[in-house]
Amino acid sequence: MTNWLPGDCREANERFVGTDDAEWGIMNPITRRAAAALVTLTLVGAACTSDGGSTGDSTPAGTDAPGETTAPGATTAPGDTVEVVQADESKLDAVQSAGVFKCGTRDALPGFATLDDSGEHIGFDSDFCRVIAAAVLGDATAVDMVDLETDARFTALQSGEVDALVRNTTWTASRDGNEGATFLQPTFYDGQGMMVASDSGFASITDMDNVTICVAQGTTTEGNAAAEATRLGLAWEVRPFENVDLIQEAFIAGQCDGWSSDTSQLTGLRSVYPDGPDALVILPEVFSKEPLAPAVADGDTTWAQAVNWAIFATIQGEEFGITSENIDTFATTADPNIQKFLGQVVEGDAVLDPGLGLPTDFAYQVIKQVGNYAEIFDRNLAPLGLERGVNALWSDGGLMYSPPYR
Ligand SMILES: N[C@@H](CCC(=O)N[C@@H](CS)C(=O)NCC(=O)O)C(=O)O
Repeated sequence: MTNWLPGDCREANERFVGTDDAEWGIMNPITRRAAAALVTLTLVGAACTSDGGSTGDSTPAGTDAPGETTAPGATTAPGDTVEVVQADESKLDAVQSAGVFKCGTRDALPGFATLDDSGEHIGFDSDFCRVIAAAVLGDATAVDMVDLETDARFTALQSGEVDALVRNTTWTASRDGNEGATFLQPTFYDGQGMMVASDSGFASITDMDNVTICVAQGTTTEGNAAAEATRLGLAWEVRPFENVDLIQEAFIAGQCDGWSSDTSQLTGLRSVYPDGPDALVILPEVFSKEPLAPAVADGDTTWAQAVNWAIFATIQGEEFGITSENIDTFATTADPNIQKFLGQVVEGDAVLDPGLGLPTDFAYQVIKQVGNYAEIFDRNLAPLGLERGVNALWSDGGLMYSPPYR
């Protein structure tokens, strides 16, 4: 047995599981049942607003967040406070029983989520869908990629059509509060920018007055553009379109002076522009904060924690220098922190089970099958010319930081 001396800095709730497995000490998933709990939820119009704010639309009957049930006989309207019962089965159990993870994503976001020639989803968001499947199911391919239009994201999450959303979605207070969504560790810290034709003569957004700015509807982009125009005292007509294809069509037809979105999106879209990337230029200003984060439906802490730790595994893996290529060389590591992280036997007879309901080798599966954060970034975003910037590890001066796995 492991002997811990008084004064060891081991958390009191750390739990180790004895195993006979010599090396990786892999344990079966622990099924965790969330206790039935009464939760009070204020329902505000959950429709597709730019920032999750109220549109005056009411939540359709029967569209409570998964795992939540409106008190019998209740009818809800925006602003009503209703009592909901959290179901005793977590989405974690449901996904593990189904053997497949339904990931809300997209097929038209270069760098983040597109289809390759064989119809496979590729991209940064697509890979984070696989990260979650690898952690929860031990199989990165056990994902059902569900393509969602921008303004269908939150309703798909609320209705249970998807188990989680990994779709270049900005975490904001209004979305946290109004959309029945719980946002998790951001995978990419972004900011909104402006793209214009190279021959437009605009060198800064401050040059742009009495112009039309085209944006995707149901995004944070819409509200940010209006706010920026007000802040700068400029007259911008902000024109929303249902999807990027329609924005591009309008831009090519000369109906848009500017095309505004998250800078990463603009970089990806510029790279596949029909007239070539040089026909477009991204102006220097970044005028919002867009932390792009996975989200799950409110009311299921067990599932939220499982998804969050799947994401953290990619960041911690990079910090440890563990890649999909070299991970098996760590089978003989003497570093107890890495042994715990990879679900190995620590000090001869135990593996760490932090009680997250994930297999104890989940981090191993994530990195082996999909890669660490740097590998996922380099595979999908570096080719577009995006640099790590604030998305570097904290130890390199960036914002990517995983809580310790112990
Ligand atoms: N991060 C922003 C914007 C995300 C977003 O959906 N951007 C548009 C801008 S190009 C988009 O992805 N549209 C793609 C589509 O679904 O066609 C948000 O969460 O609202």
